[in-house]
Amino acid sequence: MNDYEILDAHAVPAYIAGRPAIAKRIDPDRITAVREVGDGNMNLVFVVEADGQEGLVLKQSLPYVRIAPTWPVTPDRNGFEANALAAHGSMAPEYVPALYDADEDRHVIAVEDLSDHRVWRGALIDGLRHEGAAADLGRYVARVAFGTSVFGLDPDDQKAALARAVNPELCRITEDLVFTEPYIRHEHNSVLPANEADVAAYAGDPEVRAAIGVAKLAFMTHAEALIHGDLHTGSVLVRAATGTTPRSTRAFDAEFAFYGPVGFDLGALWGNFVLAAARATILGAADHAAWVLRQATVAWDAFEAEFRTLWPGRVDPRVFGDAVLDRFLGTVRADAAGFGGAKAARRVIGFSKVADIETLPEAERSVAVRGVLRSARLLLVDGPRLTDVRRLFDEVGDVLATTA
Ligand code: SR1
Ligand code: MG
Repeated sequence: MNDYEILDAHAVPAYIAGRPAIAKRIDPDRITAVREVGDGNMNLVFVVEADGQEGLVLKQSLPYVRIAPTWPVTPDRNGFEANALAAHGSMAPEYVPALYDADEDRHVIAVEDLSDHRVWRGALIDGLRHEGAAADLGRYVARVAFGTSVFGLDPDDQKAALARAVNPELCRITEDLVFTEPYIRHEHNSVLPANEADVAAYAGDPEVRAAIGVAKLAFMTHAEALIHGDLHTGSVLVRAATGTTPRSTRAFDAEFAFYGPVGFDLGALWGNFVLAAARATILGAADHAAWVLRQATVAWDAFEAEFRTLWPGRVDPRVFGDAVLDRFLGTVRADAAGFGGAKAARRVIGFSKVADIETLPEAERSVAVRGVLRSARLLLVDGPRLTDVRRLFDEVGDVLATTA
């Protein structure tokens, strides 16, 4: 049951007129177009254009999952997104949309219009190379990891920030969809007949089962930083540089944000690079697959470099010495490998599959899924022990090529 009014395109001008924080940016009487463009699983998204003024985007949380309306989810997720956007925007403004307004009653946030960007997943599917995007995201994760953690915040402030970001319903979705359902019989799971044996081998493998349990435990207990929480390639907007317009990379859709392990955001990127590379490999685009997999190392290197740059500014250097830095980075890298495997596997077994794989013809899809599952095993089981990210993803490339 809704206890708030759901927006439609016609209602948007009147809504804006009633919100001073956005009515000062966009005159409701000069609005020329309102388009609902949400293509994610959860929310309504309206792009609002106006004559002679910059547009903006309204995002409204529904009290259920958009693509599964009988599945209730708190619309307060929008508040967690606003909280994360404000924090991330203060540390990494160039890598997130600007937040203009947050309406707790109607569960609407207003953010910067980034219509001149496109969703990275679609760009990767089209074989495009947005050079610099992976490095931007590595720097984004590093700024947030440092700035929201005990390294960047006074301990009292960090605990207060952690308390504000406790996001149980959305975390539960991840605990179920990423870390549990693909490993049990569940109505959310569906695979092609040709992949049934592959899934049984993957999910039944004792080493995989131990590794996914360890990864789930880390996700549920390692409150390191205010992470994005759902940083797959569908949560990233990219714009290539053209003429005088610079390149731009923005992480959006932070409704799953909470205090969790930093490696989860990097792992989300890594797992989705595997999905994009599996597609490219089966379609014979070996160069594109290799480029996509290289982005895992690019993201890691940028993350590490940015984090090391920020390290001298830590609030308490008394016992957080350089040995702690090296150990912390090692933990993040190992976590990212395991999470990357988990994130790749869930997208080919369980709820919320992805276009990289789903738009392939059936024969190619089944081979791509097999390659993803073999790669996921490599990342989950062997990845945490391998310290060389480039070598790890070279091995993923070999697994995908051999499977294809
Ligand atoms: C019910 S939500 C399904 C998925 O959509 C989001 O993008 C998250 O990845 C979540 O697991
Ligand atoms: Mg999302």
